[in-house]
Amino acid sequence: MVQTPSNPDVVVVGAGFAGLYMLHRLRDAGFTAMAFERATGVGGTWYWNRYPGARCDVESMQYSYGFDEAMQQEWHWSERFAGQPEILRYANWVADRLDLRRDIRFETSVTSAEWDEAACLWTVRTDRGDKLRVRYLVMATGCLSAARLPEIEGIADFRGNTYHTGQWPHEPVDFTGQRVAVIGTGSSGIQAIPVIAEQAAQLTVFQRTPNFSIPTHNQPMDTEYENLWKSDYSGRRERARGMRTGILHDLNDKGALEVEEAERRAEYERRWERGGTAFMVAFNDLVTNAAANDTAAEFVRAKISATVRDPQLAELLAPKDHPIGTKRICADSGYYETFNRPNVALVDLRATPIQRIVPEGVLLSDETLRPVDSIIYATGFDAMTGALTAINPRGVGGLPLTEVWAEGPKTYLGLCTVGFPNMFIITGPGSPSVLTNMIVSIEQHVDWIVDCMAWMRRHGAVRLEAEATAQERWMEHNNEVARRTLYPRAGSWYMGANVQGKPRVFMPYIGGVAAYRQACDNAAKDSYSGFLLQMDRAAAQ
Ligand code: N01
Repeated sequence: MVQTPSNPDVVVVGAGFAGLYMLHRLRDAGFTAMAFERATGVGGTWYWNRYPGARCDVESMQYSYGFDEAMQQEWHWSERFAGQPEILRYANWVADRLDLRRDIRFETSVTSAEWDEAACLWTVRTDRGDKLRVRYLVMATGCLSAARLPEIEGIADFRGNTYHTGQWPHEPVDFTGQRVAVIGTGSSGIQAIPVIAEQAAQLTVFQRTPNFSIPTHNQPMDTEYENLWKSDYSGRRERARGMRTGILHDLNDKGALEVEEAERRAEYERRWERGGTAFMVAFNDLVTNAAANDTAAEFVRAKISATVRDPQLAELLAPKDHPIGTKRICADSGYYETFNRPNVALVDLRATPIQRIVPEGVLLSDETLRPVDSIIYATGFDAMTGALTAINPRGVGGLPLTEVWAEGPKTYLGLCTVGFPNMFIITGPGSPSVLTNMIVSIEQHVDWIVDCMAWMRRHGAVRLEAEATAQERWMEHNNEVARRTLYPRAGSWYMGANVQGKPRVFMPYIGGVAAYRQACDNAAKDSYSGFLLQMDRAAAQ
């Protein structure tokens, strides 16, 4: 067995899907690497988000690695949309099969990283007292990994049990007979609520903003469908890489207003019945044209009012403050139907905000108390930047990332940021990341980064840093493509709007996976144009 050296070439932070593939590619390319992972196991987001009902909204046949034909042929998914336990099993299977654990230190958090300009090395420290000096630092920290509790007074005063969907306990939680509160109605809340409602004696949902949700109509994997995929898996993966979202959907190339009302309705109906987020590609202009978007939003609102028996409740659940899809669209299993249950109640926080949490439960602004035994915070994450700024690496001149990104994250290609040489971010802000099938984006980033490191090794380059002008141009391009869409109209976590004081900038790149890949490949082909390189001929191998 090869021992990982104490000062490997690369430190990888995180052992989710990004960190695992990174380790594999680095090893194949002849680099030594060590990954640090704060959890006890691999899987990243699928390790932490164990809440009841957690499920991927990208179809299983697509939400998996595509780099190894034998692996993708061998693995069998049991459902059309895989649940969290199965995805976590898959991550563990991959880690074992590729023998990755020997290069991962679990239950170890990276606490600091400092760039040493003279030596062209990163000094990385962990909470277990490790100190490593490495050439490359790879942040595989995930886009939705810094769970956040809301700014509500009195959270610590609560006498019952408190949970966060993004930090769910490993042991089963039984809500039988309990009065349960769920605060938050994003993807996590919307998935958890129907499952918890079946167990709890009384479930109270505290909703600040209603969200659009499409049913998944999840079902056991259809063997014919699986075989169809597997008959040309690599071809399908390749086609997916050419799609805007990295997902092979049946895109409609017509605009919503180009067709008659009856055809439009039929198209929405067909997709609603089929289930899943492909609803958003029913027409080609749903995220760019407000009038087109409104037809889709109206269709979903009508579905909500047809499903929820109490018209007042249906009205409260119908989103009206943002175009559909501009907050991440949710995918559910019986969400709206859950509000027909006698043991489920909705509190509209727009009308009556939470005053504070008290030992007995939730106290509203009108002094009514909602007594509960458990509170579940489904309140999301400090998305895209939170895990990076928590480590807060210090780059050239000791400048901390939090200072450099004080007005919002700035990157070149979402991969690197000025002032932080030899530091790569996997699916960082400024890359398509969360707008796509994450695994497709992860594979593309990892391949690009490892190819870049191998190129540097071949050419004797010891330092690579994004150029300020290239970064500026990339950020301008990012903003420009975002402005052409409806996305900036929503107060979403894409915009940093869910964290008080976080700058409002649209963080992911919305130009699409294919255009983005082209931009990355062009830079690489052009000897890493847009990057400053420092050569040390003696180091060339
Ligand atoms: O978090 P969110 P999430 N008082 O930020 C509310 C991915 N994911 O964990 O909208 C009361 O979306 C907040 O209200 P508002 C997916 O990308 C994927 O649900 O800010 N409420 C909102 O309703 C997803 O988008 C999958 O007004 C407060 C909720 O909490 C992302 O993770 C499954 C509040 C937070 O929603 C994050 O989803 C799960 C307060 N003080 C997650 N603060 C799938 O693959 C916040 N809220 C299906």
